[in-house]
Amino acid sequence: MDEMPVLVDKRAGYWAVTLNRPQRLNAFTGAMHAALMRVFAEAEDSSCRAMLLTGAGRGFCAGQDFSDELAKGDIGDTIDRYYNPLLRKLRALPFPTVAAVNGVAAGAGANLALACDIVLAARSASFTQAFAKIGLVPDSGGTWLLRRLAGAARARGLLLLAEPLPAEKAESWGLIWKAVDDDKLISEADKMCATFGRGPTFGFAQIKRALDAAETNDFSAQLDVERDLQREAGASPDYKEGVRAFMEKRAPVFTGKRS
Ligand code: T3D
Repeated sequence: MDEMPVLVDKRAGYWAVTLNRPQRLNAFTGAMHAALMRVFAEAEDSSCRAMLLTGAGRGFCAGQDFSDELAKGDIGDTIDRYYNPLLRKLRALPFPTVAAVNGVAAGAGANLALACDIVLAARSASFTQAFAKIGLVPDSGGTWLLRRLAGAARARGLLLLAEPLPAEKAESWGLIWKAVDDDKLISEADKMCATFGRGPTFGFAQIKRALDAAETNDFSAQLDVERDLQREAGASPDYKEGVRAFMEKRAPVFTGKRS
């Protein structure tokens, strides 16, 4: 039995969240789903201003654990009750999320990583849309994410062939932000999250909302979305502080708050 399928370290400005079933490459069980969902919900309602998501041991996440009860029932029901709410919650978090992909990310594990705002991956890590190998359809946003991140030809290849995509190729194809040396992964992710944790959090959330809206808007409609979000960002104390700090030639001190 997993005592702590997810570990949370609440640091200054950001939370470091570790999937913690290393003996199964951090594959998803019902307990891990529940724990991760609790962490996301708690972070959303707290002063958390960025989140680092990584895996314990040599893997990031191997998708659904085939030996868990969740894999034995109606898969549509499992997706409805566990995967979809989790992915929706992750995408809607009002602060930057950074995946530090420390090893293999397969199936829903790959898409969990790719759904984060920034993906850093160890050079030895890989991303596998494993679903087609076992007769399944990519879930957890895989068809949506890959089509947009990789383009039509590469999405089809990745999803139908289900071959591992090494981190450096994932970077050169634009699926992830950066492949980094294995021994630098966590320090680089920590540094990025610490910077985000001192940043204008409300402004970051508005940028995320703008990009989400851009997925379906035409150019003209998106201009209006930008105006509305900008109006709110422009009324925030962080905007005032950003300008004041610029004029005074000093580093800004952001609160992250909306008002
Ligand atoms: O309910 C539903 O099913 C719906 C949801 C679906 C979402 C999905 O994610 S479907 C896709 C599920 N995931 C996969 O198909 C990936 C399965 N795993 C693998 O193909 C390989 O393990 C990897 C390519 C990820 C890594 O290979 P390798 O050689 O580095 O490691 P390994 O030896 O295969 O795995 C290490 C251990 O983890 C091993 O256990 P053992 O033999 O040491 O006792 C292996 O069985 C276990 N493990 C890895 N993945 C899973 C798993 N155990 C259960 N479920 C897994 N998904």
